[in-house]
Amino acid sequence: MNYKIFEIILSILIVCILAEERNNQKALLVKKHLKRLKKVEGAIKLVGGKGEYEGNVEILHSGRWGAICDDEWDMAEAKVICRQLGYKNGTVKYTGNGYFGPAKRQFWMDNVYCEGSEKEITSCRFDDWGTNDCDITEAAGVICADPPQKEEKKHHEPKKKKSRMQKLPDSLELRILGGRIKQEGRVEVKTSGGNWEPICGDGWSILEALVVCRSLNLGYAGNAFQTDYFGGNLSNNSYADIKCRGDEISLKYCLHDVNAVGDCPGKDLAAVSCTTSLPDLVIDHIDIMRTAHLEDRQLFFLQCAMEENCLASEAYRIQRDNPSGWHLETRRLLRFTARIFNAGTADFRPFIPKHLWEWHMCHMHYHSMEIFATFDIFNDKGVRVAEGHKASFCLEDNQCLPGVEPKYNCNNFGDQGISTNCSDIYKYTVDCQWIDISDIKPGVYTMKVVVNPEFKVAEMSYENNAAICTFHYSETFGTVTNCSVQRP
Ligand SMILES: *[C@@H]1O[C@H](CO)[C@@H](O)[C@H](O)[C@H]1NC(C)=O
Ligand SMILES: *[C@@H]1O[C@H](CO)[C@@H](O)[C@H](O)[C@H]1NC(C)=O
Ligand SMILES: *[C@@H]1O[C@H](CO)[C@@H](O)[C@H](O)[C@H]1NC(C)=O
Ligand SMILES: *[C@@H]1O[C@H](CO)[C@@H](O)[C@H](O)[C@H]1NC(C)=O
Ligand SMILES: *[C@@H]1O[C@H](CO)[C@@H](O)[C@H](O)[C@H]1NC(C)=O
Ligand SMILES: [Ca+2]
Repeated sequence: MNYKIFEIILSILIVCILAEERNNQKALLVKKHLKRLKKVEGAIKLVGGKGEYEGNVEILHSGRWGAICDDEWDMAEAKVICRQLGYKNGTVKYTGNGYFGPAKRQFWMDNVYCEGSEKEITSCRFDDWGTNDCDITEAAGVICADPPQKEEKKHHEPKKKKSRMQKLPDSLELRILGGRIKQEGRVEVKTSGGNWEPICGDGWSILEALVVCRSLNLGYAGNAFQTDYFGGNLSNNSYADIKCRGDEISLKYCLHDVNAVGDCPGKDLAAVSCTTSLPDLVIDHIDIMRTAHLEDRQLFFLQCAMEENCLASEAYRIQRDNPSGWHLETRRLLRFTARIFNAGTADFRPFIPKHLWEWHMCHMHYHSMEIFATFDIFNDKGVRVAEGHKASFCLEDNQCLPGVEPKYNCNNFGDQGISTNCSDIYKYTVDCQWIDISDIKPGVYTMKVVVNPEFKVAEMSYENNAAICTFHYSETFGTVTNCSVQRP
């Protein structure tokens, strides 16, 4: 045998072995990292009950335990909690109003809303970590199993009254007052008794504030507050839990909870500040259709994406169950470009202040919004089948209309945002710019892409924040058609 050839083969072998060793090490690191995250972030426990099967729910975030508030807490959330704790089936009850005692810790979660099929409570929709309007009597809890036989059963149903939504009266009159300028203040309505009454702050959001500002001809809602800063005294006639879509021309087209009238546990009042200039993000649905395509990719090349939770949970199961060969398995990705244009009159700025931005090692940039966009696939029954991907990005001006100077740039801890008349573009080539559809069968689905999904940043309109499309998926081919721009 030619000695030269032997030498070449040997050196290739050595390079391969070294590469494999590095990969194994990298894989091990990723695995350790994920395991640590799993054990810490998002862990839950029940406290204050008679046994470990019941109690107020506490959740671990950023290394600290916190309580969950009972606003919008019901059976769906309780089921998710019990499932997460490993209770297969049996009794599940939800409790509110600090049934197992007042909250002992700060509230980490409020307005939690689950579909019921989520594997973890953190997969449900909730206000940002720590954002809440709750007092310590509002601790949410669950009962995940019947108490052991010997114990006497004396659990009551949750005390909180069931909500009953009803339209507000047609004759409703509206004013804002108590502010420093006429564009801000607490919101008051004239009740049937002829008195002006403030509104309870519980459940008050930017959507309701939008309607208030619009109907008073004060433009758009720059902020929705739950506060006593603007004075006013709640009474037992005060409306609570008002719910608007955001595009109503008057508050009288909104709903309110009849059973919550006069019941304001938060003690804060609904207030607004109105403004005439706001951003308005618009999702480019044409670009989604034009660029959507399938790609099969080995997990080996998706390790950064895995660290940023950009794959379905099945990918993590594969990694866990097949430590030696997981990186050779492939995932099928539906990739597409998301182009987001600011058609408003003010810059779109991140919700989280700069010093709290999170550095993302893998992608080497800061994320300034916890959830800036969501990508989902639903089946014909409206059930989400491809795990909702929650994307957080750096926000910047990638492309502007002629005559507009780009201002925001993610590099070097630069200011983030999207200027008026500029677009932030996440090309389909960007890591994580996809939906992991490996676990769905060929068929016809609905694809939904939403920006600013939680209405965390005020916009002129939310009617253009979602692209809703048809996704045709065959064994080997995927097309996205029929996209329309809608409200999320
Ligand atoms: C729990 O689930 C198992 C299997 O799904 C079923 O056989 C059993 O009847 C269930 N038990 C209760 C109490 O629902
Ligand atoms: C609220 O109640 C306090 C104390 O009773 C009173 O001084 C104040 O004037 C009231 N404010 C309004 C706006 O009614
Ligand atoms: C409303 O509150 C007043 C005093 O705060 C009380 O006298 C009255 O009975 C209450 N009305 C109802 C219907 O609870
Ligand atoms: C944005 O573009 C629109 C339409 O081209 C134009 O009317 C408006 O003045 C522009 N605004 C800014 C701030 O450039
Ligand atoms: C197109 O989308 C609309 C709603 O956005 C839907 O009702 C309709 O069925 C879709 N058409 C096709 C051919 O998928
Ligand atoms: Ca918008």
